[in-house]
Amino acid sequence: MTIEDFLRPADWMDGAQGPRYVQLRRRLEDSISSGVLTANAPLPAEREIASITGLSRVTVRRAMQDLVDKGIIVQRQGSGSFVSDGTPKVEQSLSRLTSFTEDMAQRGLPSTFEWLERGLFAPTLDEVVALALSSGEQVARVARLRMANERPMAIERASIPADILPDPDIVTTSLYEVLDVGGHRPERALQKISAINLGPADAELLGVETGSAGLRIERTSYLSNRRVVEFTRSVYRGDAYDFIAELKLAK
Ligand code: 16G
Repeated sequence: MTIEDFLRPADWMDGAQGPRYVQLRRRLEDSISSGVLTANAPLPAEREIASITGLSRVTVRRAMQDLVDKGIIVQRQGSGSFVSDGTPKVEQSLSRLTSFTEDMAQRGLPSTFEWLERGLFAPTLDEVVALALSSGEQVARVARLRMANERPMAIERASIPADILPDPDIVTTSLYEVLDVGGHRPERALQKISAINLGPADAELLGVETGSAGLRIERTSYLSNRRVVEFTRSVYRGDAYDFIAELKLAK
């Protein structure tokens, strides 16, 4: 059955069954649970749903907004609404210095990771500069595919001076927790965010199509004595993150 047929109002709309937007929301939820719409399937446009159901666009919008808020559908600018594939949508504050594990825990999402690289290495020039290493110093690399709710969210490649993290193997859950225990919790960080189109290797790790939108984030974190503790280059799924910055009037 097509979604258009499934939405025909005679089969489900009932004046005695409560607000119409709630009825429409339930019908749309049923279309997903019954398999009429599957993960990533496009929903008909708002205008089309209004014309099939005879409901006003305001009512349709309200039902759709509820589903967006519940994470059941996702809206992509310019291309419409789609059934979510279960990847959580995360809003991250740009003013608080938190770890991935903390960010996810705060939303009730279990976080896990897969190792991409770990160990002590001779630093690259970028690492020497970013971490202000002296000659001969090694760098600890902790590169991971980060997941929330078992969905890949980001690829994170952290470099830490080897004297701060002499044994990268002790990172079993949170890097910041390990740094904290050693008295090296970052206190301040600078972050640079740029928009990218994901190349084939990153796209495959993140489970999206090559060329999908992504965010490249470079974070340099400092200890209270201003020493650089972490230089992390990450690639985030563009559809999984909203970064929120609070702005204040300059006085
Ligand atoms: C965040 C940081 C990353 C840090 C990681 C530690 C960004 C862009 N990146 O994801 O720099 O290394 O948290 O997370 O926010 P963990 O303590 O859970 O390992």
